[in-house]
Amino acid sequence: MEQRADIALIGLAVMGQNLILNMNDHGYTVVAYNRTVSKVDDFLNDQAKGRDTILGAHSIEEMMALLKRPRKIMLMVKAGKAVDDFIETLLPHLASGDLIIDGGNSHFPDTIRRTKYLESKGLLYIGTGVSGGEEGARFGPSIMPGGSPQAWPLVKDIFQAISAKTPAGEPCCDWVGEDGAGHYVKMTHNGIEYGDMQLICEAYQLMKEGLHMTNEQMHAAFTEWNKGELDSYLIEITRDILGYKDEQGEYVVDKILDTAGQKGTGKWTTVSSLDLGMPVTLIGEAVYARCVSAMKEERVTASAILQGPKTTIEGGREAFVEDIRKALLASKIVSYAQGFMLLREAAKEYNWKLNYGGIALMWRGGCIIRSVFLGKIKEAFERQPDLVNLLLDGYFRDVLASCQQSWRRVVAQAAQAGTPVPAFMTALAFYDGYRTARLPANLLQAQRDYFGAHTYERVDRPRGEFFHTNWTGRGGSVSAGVYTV
Ligand code: 2AM
Repeated sequence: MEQRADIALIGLAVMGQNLILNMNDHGYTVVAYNRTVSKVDDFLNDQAKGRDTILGAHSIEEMMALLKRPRKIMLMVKAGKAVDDFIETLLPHLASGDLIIDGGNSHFPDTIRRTKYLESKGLLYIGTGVSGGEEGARFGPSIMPGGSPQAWPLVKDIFQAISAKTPAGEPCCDWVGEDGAGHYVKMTHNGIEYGDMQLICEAYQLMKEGLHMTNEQMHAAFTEWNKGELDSYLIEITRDILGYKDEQGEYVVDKILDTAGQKGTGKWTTVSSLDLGMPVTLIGEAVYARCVSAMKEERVTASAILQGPKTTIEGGREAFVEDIRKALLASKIVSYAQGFMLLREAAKEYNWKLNYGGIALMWRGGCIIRSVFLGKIKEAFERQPDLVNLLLDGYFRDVLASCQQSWRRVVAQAAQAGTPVPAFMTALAFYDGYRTARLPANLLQAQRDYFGAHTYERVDRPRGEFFHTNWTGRGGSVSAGVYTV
């Protein structure tokens, strides 16, 4: 059999099929394979019909025989055991320098482990984020590859050809970093996506419940928002959702039960932020907000028992909608700043050299969080590659300053009216915490020292010197460094 395929793709669910078609559109010969082999012929006879450079394999042996060397095999299978199973199945057939790529939503520690495992066998591994859903996979996803650095030149052309492009024509795909870096960045992308969605939902709640706006009016507001700084895929689809009616001429959004689902990437981001000690509070609130929404029955019960205020939102509708827009923009800046703080800490922990401007560029197109805003983040990191925090960039600092009165009004009015806006609130609390030179942690340290002799550092002494006070006169002057109470 002739070795003529550029790449193999295993896993013919819709993402896999669409990636194959996308690669084929860009001139690559692809061999398709699937655990349930009948799906290979289904695909060849249906979506891939008439394309003689999409080949089908009915066994691993047949797939291998069709591949050019070094062989590149991409897995688009369910995250978890399916990936490990396929790796084991492929191993006996692979030769030194061959490459396995996992394009699923794998958890980054798995990708770290798998990269080490395959490299120990003289093979190459890539774990890559692919974002943009079915449409993205077909016509241009954001692709975030990490793994064995030697593998990047083998797939760079294919990946950059099939990826989304920015308005300036740059590919939304570049090398992210070693082992699990690609999947980590994809995970963070998904966390930020949770945050963006929650912020939009809070804006919707304020418009709907606070300002009593109709779907039509909200549709119009989102249409306007999408023309400015908030221009993004999520604002755009929200606009369309708010205007969408069913066959009965009724709004579909009003018929949808208010309980959110989740697949876990937001949770992973939050767990990782806790592991790394990074205050990624907005994504955390977004995850918890979904959990609160899922407690539907309890909420219905509680709504008849727990009292709220009688106040409603004050001020003119038009002015308050503009306040909400600014609150959303400011909160979004905080959320992305927190996301990049997390990436920076993860890079330290896992020894990745991340290019933050490059990551913003990868998210600029193709993926769910794509937006004009990400172009501004890329510019900030271009101006200052070692920027400590996005909030400190001149552009974002000024936007925050110009939004903050509106932001504070929205949070204050929401609190007065009893409308839950946890993401707006946590963003503002973080902003105020981050810009406060002296926080009350002096008292906290005193408390810890009081009950646990945990010691403290002093404002009038160099960092790294620890002191203990015998607060009660009973505990002695021995600190917890010596014994634990
Ligand atoms: P299937 O068609 O044989 O079910 C998305 O579910 C893709 O992952 C499908 O191609 C599916 O193959 C594959 N998949 C799911 N679980 C799998 C497993 N345990 N082993 C191999 N492939 C699996």
